[in-house]
Amino acid sequence: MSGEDAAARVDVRTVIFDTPAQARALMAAVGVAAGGVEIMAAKFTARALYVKGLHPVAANIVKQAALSAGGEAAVNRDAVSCRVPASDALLFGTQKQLAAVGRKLTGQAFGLDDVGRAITAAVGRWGAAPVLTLRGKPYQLTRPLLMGILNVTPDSFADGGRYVGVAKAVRRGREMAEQGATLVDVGGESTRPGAAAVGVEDELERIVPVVEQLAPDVLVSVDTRKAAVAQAAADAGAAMVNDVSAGRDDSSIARVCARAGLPYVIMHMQGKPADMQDDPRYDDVVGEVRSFLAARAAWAEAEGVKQLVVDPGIGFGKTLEHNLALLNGLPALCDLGYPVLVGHSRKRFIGALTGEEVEGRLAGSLAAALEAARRGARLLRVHDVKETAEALRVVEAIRGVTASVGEDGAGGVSAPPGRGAGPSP
Ligand code: HH2
Repeated sequence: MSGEDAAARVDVRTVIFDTPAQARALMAAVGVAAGGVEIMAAKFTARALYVKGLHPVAANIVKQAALSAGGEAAVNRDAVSCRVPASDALLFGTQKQLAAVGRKLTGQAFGLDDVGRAITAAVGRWGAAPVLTLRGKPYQLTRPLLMGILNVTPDSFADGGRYVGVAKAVRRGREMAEQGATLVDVGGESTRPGAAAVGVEDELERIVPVVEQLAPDVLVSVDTRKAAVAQAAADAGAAMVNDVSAGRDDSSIARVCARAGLPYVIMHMQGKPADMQDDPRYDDVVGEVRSFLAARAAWAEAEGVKQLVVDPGIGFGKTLEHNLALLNGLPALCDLGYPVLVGHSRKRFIGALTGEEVEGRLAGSLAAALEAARRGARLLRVHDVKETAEALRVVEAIRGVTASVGEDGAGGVSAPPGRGAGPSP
């Protein structure tokens, strides 16, 4: 069985934290005794693995394996005496130490074989940059690509009605590409809460002329739930298909992507746009979204899709708390092994935190973009391309990131020549 299969059966999640306080909070969730929390907080590393629901004997074996590899495993205080039916475990250690833990556990009983494989798969991906091939060109995603939003709709929540008319839309698409968008995401149907459905003919009429005109010089992604629209966009030169229904509205869309050799974005949504914000509920939003994406990815691959991108669907059947948990939990979605796309831009959760209406959500959107990028997002779907590119450029300069996006360096966010270097403080 592959690491991916094992990851689907057991629950091993990468977590990232900034401070020992966050490590302490996770150890409290595991049920570690207070004294143990203090001892183990000293072994804090920025990235760890959270393993859910181990048999207590397995938890004790995990603890031994971690300690013998030079790492640590925080387990429930009653795991040692087997007085709890199950214990979670928080594994600390370097990548090398945790890889050794994965190897030690593989082949062992009490469900540990699957856990060992899942640990090996997750740790093996830490620091790895997935590759996305767009129109034959591979993009090593060492930093996030920007996907500029171009809604050719009358009713989208942020830009509805602004780019109706082919010439206007094409001008805006080219502008976003110049500003640093590697892809321009053209959408002909709003999926905001309560939006009206759009028929195939209307959607084709809105999208196809724009894709045709942009595609010769800009990489275009098409935001649609319909196979016929995806097919027409592919014929018009689109480089990627972005489907917020993940193939549940029109399952033949995956075969369109497979035949055209296009990457396929699958997004999580609870409910339908008409009712998705009525009363969204989850027991474990990160776990449920991850399981959904794993299942839809397996389906799409069985349909012949060669490249997938996964997306937690910020704002699609989620409360503020769900959106924040998903953004915080992006490392666990990255464990799936596909590039992760985040579409946070100007959405309602930002308004809920800042009190701003749609037009005033730039600062909040930039903060979300930077944090999503830090937590592993590799495509950012944004309205404000110029500003997001500039914010990323500053963060990357501080961190000393010099790697380019495309193999030839194209499509990145390197400094624009001859601007911004004046004598300001
Ligand atoms: N969000 C929207 C539309 N498409 N696609 C992906 N993959 N991820 C998203 O989060 C996402 C998406 C909604 O935003 P927008 O296009 O700006 O508005 P509207 O749906 O009103 O057109």
